[in-house]
Amino acid sequence: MQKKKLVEMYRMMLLIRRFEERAAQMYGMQKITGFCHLYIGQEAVGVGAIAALRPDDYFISAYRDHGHILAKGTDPKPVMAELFGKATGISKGKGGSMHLFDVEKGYMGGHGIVAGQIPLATGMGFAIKYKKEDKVVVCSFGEGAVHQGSFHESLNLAKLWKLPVIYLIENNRYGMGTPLERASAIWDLSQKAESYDMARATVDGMDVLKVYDVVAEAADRARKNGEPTLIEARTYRFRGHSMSDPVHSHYRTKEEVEEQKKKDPLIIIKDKLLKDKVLTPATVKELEAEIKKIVLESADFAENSPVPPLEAVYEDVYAP
Ligand SMILES: Cc1ncc(C[n+]2csc(CCOP(=O)(O)OP(=O)(O)O)c2C)c(N)n1
Repeated sequence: MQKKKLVEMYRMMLLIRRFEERAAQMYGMQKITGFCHLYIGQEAVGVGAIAALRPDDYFISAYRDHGHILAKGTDPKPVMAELFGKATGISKGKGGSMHLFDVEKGYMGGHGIVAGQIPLATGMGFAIKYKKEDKVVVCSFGEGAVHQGSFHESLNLAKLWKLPVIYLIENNRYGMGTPLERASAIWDLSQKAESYDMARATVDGMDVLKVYDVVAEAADRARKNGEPTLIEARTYRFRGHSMSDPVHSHYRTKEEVEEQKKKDPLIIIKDKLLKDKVLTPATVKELEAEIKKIVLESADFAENSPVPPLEAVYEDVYAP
């Protein structure tokens, strides 16, 4: 892989990490309110997957979406402004953290209903095929979503109709406070693809390069043969389910979280790139400084933006 691409992946993971650390601070200061689910710990999944796509491919996901929209190339300023509920936000301040959208960049949301995005992705795959476009869709969701009926209906139709969709399970091991082993009859989640005779893969979701490889292969299969794939990326979230629950809750121990932090995806890629001399300590420092500036500017932009005017309530609605 080209040096530039490797650095860009590291840079994006760093941006997402620092952006969300800032968002958490802003939440603590009550500048951001409502729902807010951090992606910290899972960055390698979204960044690796999106790096393996073309800019005009689609990505759609759930409410843990800040990292996905940034990785798709959206300017951090309107993303932070959306978290603040401001008029300059990417969804005009009406969506908030869970409902980020950037159609121009191919980021199709930000969905608050668990598994709600899965049939939408299947429909997008159908539209691509119907219009004979050379595109693929990646649909990300948590392991908690695989037990919803729409997941199974979607996989069945995607295989039957040969739709270019990659279903990407971001298995962070907990659906809110429920561990996978208390919710699922099976541990190996990509096994579910077998029911639909679909290609499948399991990948270490803490390693951005491994995620890249597996998604690149699936994208190739989708483009060439219209074959869907189910991928399980094994990852971990370092923070609570959302800003409203503490990091070390009753459902997991402090020791478990600390153990997982030893596999921090940001450190894994940084160490590898330093070892391979793709990065130097000096460039790491420069990138940190650049990202810090971008994140601070995005928070300033959000803070100094106006709230949506009252009349905006009547805009972008189906019924007048
Ligand atoms: C249909 C539906 N049921 C329940 C909820 C409440 N809820 C919000 S997040 C969540 C857990 C989902 O876990 P998972 O899909 O593994 O995603 P993660 O939060 O781990 O990223 C639940 C049950 C919801 N939003 N939608």
